[in-house]
Amino acid sequence: MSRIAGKLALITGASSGIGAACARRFAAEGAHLVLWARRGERLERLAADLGARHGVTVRAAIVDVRDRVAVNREADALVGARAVPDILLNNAGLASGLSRVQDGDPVDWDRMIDTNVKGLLNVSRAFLPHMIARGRGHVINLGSTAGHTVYPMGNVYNATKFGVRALTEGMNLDVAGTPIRVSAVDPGYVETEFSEVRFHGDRDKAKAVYEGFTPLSADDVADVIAYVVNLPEHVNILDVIVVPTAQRNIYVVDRQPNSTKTS
Ligand code: NDP
Ligand code: 8X3
Repeated sequence: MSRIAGKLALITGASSGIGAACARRFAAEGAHLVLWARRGERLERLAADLGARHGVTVRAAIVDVRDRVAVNREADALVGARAVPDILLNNAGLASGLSRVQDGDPVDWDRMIDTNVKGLLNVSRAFLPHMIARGRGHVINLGSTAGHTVYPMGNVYNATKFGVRALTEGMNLDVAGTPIRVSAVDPGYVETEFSEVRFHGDRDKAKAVYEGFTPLSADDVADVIAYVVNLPEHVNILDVIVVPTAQRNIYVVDRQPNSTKTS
C-alpha cells in the first residue's frame, strides 16, 4: 500500500524526463498532482492522460521557476484553494553549455544559476511556510553526482548542484523543530532531454554521452524518488546517490564499443 495515495505532490519540470516520470509514478500510486514547467502543451497532455488513467486530480500550470512573481502567484492560488503540497519535488533544472570558464557564455551561466539555484529557492520559499504552518510536508531536491565531484568544463553546472546540496542541508537545519522532511536525490547519467538541452539541441552530441553503456532511465530515478517519499514520516533519506552500474564514479564509465544496451 502506497503511503502517498491521496497526497498532493507538486513537481517542477514535469514536462520531460525525471519530472514526467515521477508524475506518472506518483499518479499510479494514487497521488494528486500539480505539474509545473514552461511547455504548457506537454503538461496538458500529461495531465489529461494521468487524470483519465488513474482518476487522480492533476492541475497543470505554465510556471518558469525563475519568475518569482509567477511562482508566488501560482503558489498563492494553491494555498488559497487549500492545496498546499504534501510533497514538493524541486526537479526543474538544466545544464547549458560545456566549456571552460574562460570561454564560457554568461547567458548559459545565468540560465543555470537562475533555474537550478534561485528557481529552487523561489519555489521552496513559496511553499515551506505553509508546510510548516500545517505541520506536514516533504521537500525533495534533485541534486546530481555533479554536486559531489567537479568534472572538466562542468564548472557552473557543478557549482549549481554543489549549491543544491548545500541548500538541501541548510533547509533541513532550518526546519528543525518541525516534522518537515528535506531530502536530496543525486543521479549520475540519466538519458533524458538533459544533454540535448546542454548542447543546445545538438542531438548527435547528446546521444554520444550515453553510448556504450546502459544509462539510468527517468523511470529508474522515479523508482528511487518513490522509495524516498514512501518512507514513514519519522524516516528521512538525507541524500541518495544513484548511478548506472557502469558509472563507477563521475569519470570512470565502462563503455563497451558496439554494446547493445540492456533493458
Ligand atoms: P530534462 O531536460 O528531460 O527535464 C528538465 C525539466 O526541467 C523539463 O521539464 C523542463 O521543462 C524543466 N525546466 C527547465 N527549466 C525550467 C524553468 N526555468 N522553469 C520550469 N521548468 C523548467 O532533464 P532531466 O529530467 O534529466 O532533469 C531533471 C533534473 O534532474 C534537473 O534538475 C537535472 O539537473 C537533474 N539531473 C539530471 C541528470 C541527467 O543525467 N539527466 C543527472 C543528475 C541530475 P520546460 O522546458 O518545459 O520548462
Ligand atoms: C547530470 C549528470 O554528469 O551529466 O547532473 O553532469 S552529469
